[in-house]
Amino acid sequence: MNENSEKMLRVAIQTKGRLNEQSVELLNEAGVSIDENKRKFLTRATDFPLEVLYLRDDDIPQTVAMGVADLGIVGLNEVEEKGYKVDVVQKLGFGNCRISLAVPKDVEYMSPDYFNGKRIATSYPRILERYFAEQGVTAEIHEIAGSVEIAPAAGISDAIFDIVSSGGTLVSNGLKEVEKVFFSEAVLIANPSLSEEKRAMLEVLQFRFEAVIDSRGMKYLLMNLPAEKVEEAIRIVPAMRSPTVLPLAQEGWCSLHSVVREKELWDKVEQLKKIGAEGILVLSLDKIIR
Ligand code: PRT
Ligand code: ZN
Repeated sequence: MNENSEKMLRVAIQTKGRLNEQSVELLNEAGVSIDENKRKFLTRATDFPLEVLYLRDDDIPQTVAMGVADLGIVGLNEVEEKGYKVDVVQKLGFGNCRISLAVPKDVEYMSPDYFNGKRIATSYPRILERYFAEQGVTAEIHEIAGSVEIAPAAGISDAIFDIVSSGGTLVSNGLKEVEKVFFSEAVLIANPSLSEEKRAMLEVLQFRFEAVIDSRGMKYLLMNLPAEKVEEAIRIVPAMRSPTVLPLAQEGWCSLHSVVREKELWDKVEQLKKIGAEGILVLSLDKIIR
């Protein structure tokens, strides 16, 4: 591998798998273009001093801790399990999941005491060990690499400790989730001893990521409103500082612009209609620069 250059940030991301696509998309939206069709093990971005190193997610924390890569995009679960010394600099808002204890669905489960003397299959033995120590539970932890969910039916274990997202995999294997132990999402990690030059580049990248992440799930809203209702409308859609209000050619009316969370959109629209808003437009937002 080429030596890690001082002039360029090297970011390790997952080669393929659940985090690859969204990692590339985040970089692209932050103005760091990588041509996935022409990608090599190490690929230079076209418009930012950055190169991407493609790895298995398991190898990303160590690669960053050693300084072979300066930064990495990886699940917090991997960072926590591996325990290498890296800085978690930013939560990235995708790859959300939890690591949970699950038991066969017919088990009458009351509390973590249930696990005393039981065999638990997992790919996350360190996180589980720590949890059991906190709970004062003594159990047999069996580390297995993949398909943890079939271990109880195969007679290999009494329970599992595995990643859960929708819960569908547990249900289809006759299991039920009984303890949610660790919550994870994709995070940006950094080598703790980056040079000043690289730290400055990281700040630019972090600022751009923040703008991209902030704009997700937000909508731009504009409407016509009787001028005397402006105060009420501001209480409904306060925006970042306050909404923009422009006069309309027709006396007594104005145009009000604001941003809202997509989740709250319909609720806000209904409240605005009640106070007389008309011609409401909802637009998608590209970036929010705070
Ligand atoms: O090849 P490589 O080693 O790079 O990839 P991998 O196979 O080890 O990891 P991958 O691509 O499966 O996951 C990468 C990261 O995505 C994980 O480390 C988590 O941080 C995150 N993530 C988010 C998930 C899930 N959601 C997820 N649902 N990782 C795995 N799963 C699996 C889980 O193991 C279980 O088998 O999906 C199944 C459960 O899903 P539900 O929706 O049925 O509950
Ligand atoms: Zn992996």
